[in-house]
Amino acid sequence: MPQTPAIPRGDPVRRTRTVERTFEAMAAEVRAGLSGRPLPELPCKYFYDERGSALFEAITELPEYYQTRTETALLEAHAAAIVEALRPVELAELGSGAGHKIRLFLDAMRSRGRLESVVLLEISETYLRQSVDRLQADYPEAAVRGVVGDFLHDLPALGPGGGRLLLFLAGTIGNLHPDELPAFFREAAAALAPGDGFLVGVDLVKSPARLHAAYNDSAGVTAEFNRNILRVLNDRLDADFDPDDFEHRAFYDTDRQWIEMRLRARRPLIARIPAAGIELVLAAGDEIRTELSCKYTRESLTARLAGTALVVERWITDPECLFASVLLRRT
Ligand code: AVJ
Repeated sequence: MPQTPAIPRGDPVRRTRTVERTFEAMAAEVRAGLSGRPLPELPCKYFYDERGSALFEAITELPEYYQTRTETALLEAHAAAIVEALRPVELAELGSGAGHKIRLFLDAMRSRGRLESVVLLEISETYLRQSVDRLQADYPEAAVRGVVGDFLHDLPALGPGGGRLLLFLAGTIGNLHPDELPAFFREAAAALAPGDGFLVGVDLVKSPARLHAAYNDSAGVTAEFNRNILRVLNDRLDADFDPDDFEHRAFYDTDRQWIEMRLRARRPLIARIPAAGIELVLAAGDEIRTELSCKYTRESLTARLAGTALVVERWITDPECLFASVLLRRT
């Protein structure tokens, strides 16, 4: 059979304003975060350089870290039914789309003959380009495009919805502060047309011991992942952190229902980040907050949906109620 010649097309990847100025933007964010009171903090998106992404991959395979395998099983069981119910023609994902999970949806859409387009929103351009190229090769019938951006600011860059199913998997929504959820959900609703779906992976409130173990694994992978954020600052902002000066700490705050990750200085130290104009002075025991991972119940999540034009259509969970795949629908 003759090969169809490749149709030349423009660059399928687009940058948003927020990332066109990454270096300055990063320096400003780091400066603002580290001067935070009472606790200096760093934006958790900076965990994910190549090494950080590999460490996160390793975390997903740890015996203590139930989230990834639980969500995968939920989606393997329910993706086809979700596609059946919504009949989307476009799949959009917040995150790189590199994984097995997006393909469960693409395959279900394809087998219904309704896969027209795919759009990925992802912070790392390198990662995004790989994902776009791979998905385009494997789903040639679809128009695959990417947007380099972050999910807090750049949802409008997805363009208008309509026949869209938007995915936000892996419990990443837990990295937003609960107070940011209503505005985030409103932005997501604006990227959807009435009837469109928004599938969100949510880690659920559960026994503190189970949560503690998931973020304090016995192999020490999470500790390395946590310290990696300092290496990223060293690489990108020319900072002079010695990651070994810091101890990993992760604990569950039962009142606020979130896991907090911190790095604690083992000794008094001064870290310099010339690109951000920072000299960070720490005493032994001082801490930097590096991540929030918020846990929800059906009630606490639903409360954040009030006034957002999104309603819970299906709440899909495992028998132990560890994790939920929440299908929201735009009213
Ligand atoms: C990617 C946000 C889902 O909070 O569990 C894993 C990242 N941090 N171990 C999470 C993470 C520490 C993860 N999410």
